[in-house]
Amino acid sequence: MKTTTRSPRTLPLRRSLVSLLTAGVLGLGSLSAVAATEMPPLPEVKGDVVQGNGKDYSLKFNIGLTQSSAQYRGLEYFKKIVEKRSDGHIQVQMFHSAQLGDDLQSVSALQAGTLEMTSPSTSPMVNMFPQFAVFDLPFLFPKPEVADKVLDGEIGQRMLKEASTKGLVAIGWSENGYRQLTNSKRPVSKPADLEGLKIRTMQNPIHLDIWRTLGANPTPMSFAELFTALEQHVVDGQENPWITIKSSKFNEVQQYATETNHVYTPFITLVSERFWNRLPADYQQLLRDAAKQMGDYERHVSRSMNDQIKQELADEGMQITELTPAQVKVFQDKLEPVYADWRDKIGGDLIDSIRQAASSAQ
Ligand code: KDG
Repeated sequence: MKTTTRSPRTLPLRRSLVSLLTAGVLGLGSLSAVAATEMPPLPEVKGDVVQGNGKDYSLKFNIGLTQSSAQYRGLEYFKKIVEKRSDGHIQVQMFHSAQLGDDLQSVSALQAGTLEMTSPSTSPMVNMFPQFAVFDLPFLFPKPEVADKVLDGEIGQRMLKEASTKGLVAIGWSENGYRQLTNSKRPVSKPADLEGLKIRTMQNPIHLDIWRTLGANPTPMSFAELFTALEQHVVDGQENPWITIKSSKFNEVQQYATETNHVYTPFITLVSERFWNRLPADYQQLLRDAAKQMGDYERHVSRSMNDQIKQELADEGMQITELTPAQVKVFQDKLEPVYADWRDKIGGDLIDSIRQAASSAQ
């Protein structure tokens, strides 16, 4: 086990004072921008202008993560592609930090036709689409390329078709990423260290099973409520990718982190069916193309920044525990029963086909 850290606790305070001073100059809106890490530049728009039917369309796209997230960066590229290739006939309004609602509220708004697009995690949606639960199985994807192979392959494309129902049209995948545990109590390097820790999870039965099986005390909660719950010690810990821990400033209320990589979470790109049916076919194809390019670029942003962000969190005082392969195996073995519990509900064939994809990609 290796621990990465630097003198704790003063840094976040001094940094936020500097940010506040700077924000005074730049204006409140750019507060998160001051702290943001250099994002890869937005790629050029590929593809010709699409004819359309001469009508104008306004598209509101709401996400749950902040302006400093890879998800928002992906959305900026989506806007650039759609507005350029529709010659301005489709205008994209971007909303972040659950401004128009959290994942489940956004999905309901799509079904009601009051919102046009969103990209929730698949985890909170397993009640609506049980097949998504396969993505919540621990240590399913040994590396991101395996996730790409599955999501961009037959399984992922079939799931998009299956999820194009109930007032929704599913048009693409992007990356939330590999999840890491953080907490405010103590370093964690083995399941026994989790005893008595209240861990917030997404609203998802497998994630509850995972942390219960490891010996923690899990509680489901919307992402929109998480920072306050950590700050007020309603919960002791949570788990999210490094880039989300940084962009949502969890490191300001969490001292300890463990690099568990215990689950890979995808985002699914959804359109309101009511809005979709109003679009001419070539604009529908434009949204599909843009969603694919957004997903590929967002994966690149998320992966190219992962290690850099982890290092910045350590530099800013977070005590990060990196597990040895033997220590990871202890967590994996302890979680094998979760596979047994969920095999029939999710479907053994789906799990086996993904595990095959994983082993053939080794
Ligand atoms: O809108 C943000 C969500 O997609 C959220 O699910 C992110 O990983 C997440 C979490 O922990 O809730």
